[in-house]
Amino acid sequence: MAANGSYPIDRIRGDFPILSEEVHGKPLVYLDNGASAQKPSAVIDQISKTYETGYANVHRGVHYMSQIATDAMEDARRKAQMFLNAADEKEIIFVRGATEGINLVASSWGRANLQEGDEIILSVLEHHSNIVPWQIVAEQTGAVIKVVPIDDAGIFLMDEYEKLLSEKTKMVAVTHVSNALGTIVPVEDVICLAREKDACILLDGCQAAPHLPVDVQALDVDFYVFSGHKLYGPSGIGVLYGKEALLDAMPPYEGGGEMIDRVTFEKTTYAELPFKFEAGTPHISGIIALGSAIDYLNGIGFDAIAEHEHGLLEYATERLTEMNSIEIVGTAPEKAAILSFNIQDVHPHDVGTILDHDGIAVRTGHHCAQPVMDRFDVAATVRASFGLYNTKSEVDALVEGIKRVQEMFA
Ligand code: 7TS
Repeated sequence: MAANGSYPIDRIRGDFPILSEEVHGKPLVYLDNGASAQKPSAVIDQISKTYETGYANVHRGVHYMSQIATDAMEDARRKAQMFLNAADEKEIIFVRGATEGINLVASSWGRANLQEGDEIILSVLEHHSNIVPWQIVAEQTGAVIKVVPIDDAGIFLMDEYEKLLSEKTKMVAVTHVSNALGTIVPVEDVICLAREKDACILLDGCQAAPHLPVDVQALDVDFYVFSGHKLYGPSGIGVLYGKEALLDAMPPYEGGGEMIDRVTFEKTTYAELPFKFEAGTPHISGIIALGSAIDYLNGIGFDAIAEHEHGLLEYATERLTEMNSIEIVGTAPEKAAILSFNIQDVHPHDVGTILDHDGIAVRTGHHCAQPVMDRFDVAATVRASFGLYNTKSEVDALVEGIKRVQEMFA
């Protein structure tokens, strides 16, 4: 149980059917939420309900079913708008996930705004999804990438960031929370300093949106992305938030149906926001069910979720710190829901395989954050990542599993 005794953990666990599954004859202990979270019945049922009672293609038909599906999709857009506290629903672009959101900005904003010698600032903490799209656009435009280092605890070095900022900085694209270490980046300060140089700011909110309240207006951030599947929603759907004026000025990312105003072979004009960036038939059922995931999170409340997960992270950190021969990778004081570690002389993949035999799902590898691994001079880590349904007894199961690994390799 959480430190917060009133947290309705039993009811919450009951909302997730998969949590009563067994793996290798043991109860599933799902600690891979950073990769993808499990889905509550509210989300699963909404997917069936859409196909059973309210499905057709959207924004095209005058017929009843098309209207129902379109209304449900646009309702989900308003939910996403409220979730991020965006000023207008036009600023919510549905994308396949954070990866597509970042590629959209790098490609569309980047090609329109970057020139030779312009600088893009990233940090060592970035997931590959927030590195490679910028490398591609840097190659196309002649822009240069600068990287903010981290210290031995995994803390984003604000002083070094300040030194990198200059009149040449056109984009600062950093993660809100590190997927490999859990470090929460002080994004308010990052944004404040970038503003002084008139640089644009993109935050990768993949690992933040499921754990912390996000307010894009209070942050005054230009672009914010997250993936639905890490937010207890479906895979294949995510959100790109962008300030209206910026999105308006950006050229389309993909061309096709839905995103046009009028097409002739001589000239095509584009649809208004948000449709300009939503070419083709969208992931209709996924968008609607993402709305249900947002409702579900709001029903529990971020204060309660954050307190519960913080309690788990503290407890797990304490328990692993007490153990012999465990190195925790990433010890920043401000962390969210992620505990990366290594067991001395045991390969992380062996740890993951043995834990799996106990029904414990953790991630092992470089977590698509190889620069972080390089910084700590490790090839990989074991990563336990917590969600709103995890419990202290699951942390205990992890600790017992680690002890078994140590016994086997002793
Ligand atoms: N950014 C961050 C910070 C992430 O953690 C991830 C996925 C992505 C971007 C890409 O998200 P996608 O939904 O578009 O794939 N992170 C992980 C992870 O940590 N383990 O598996 C996927």
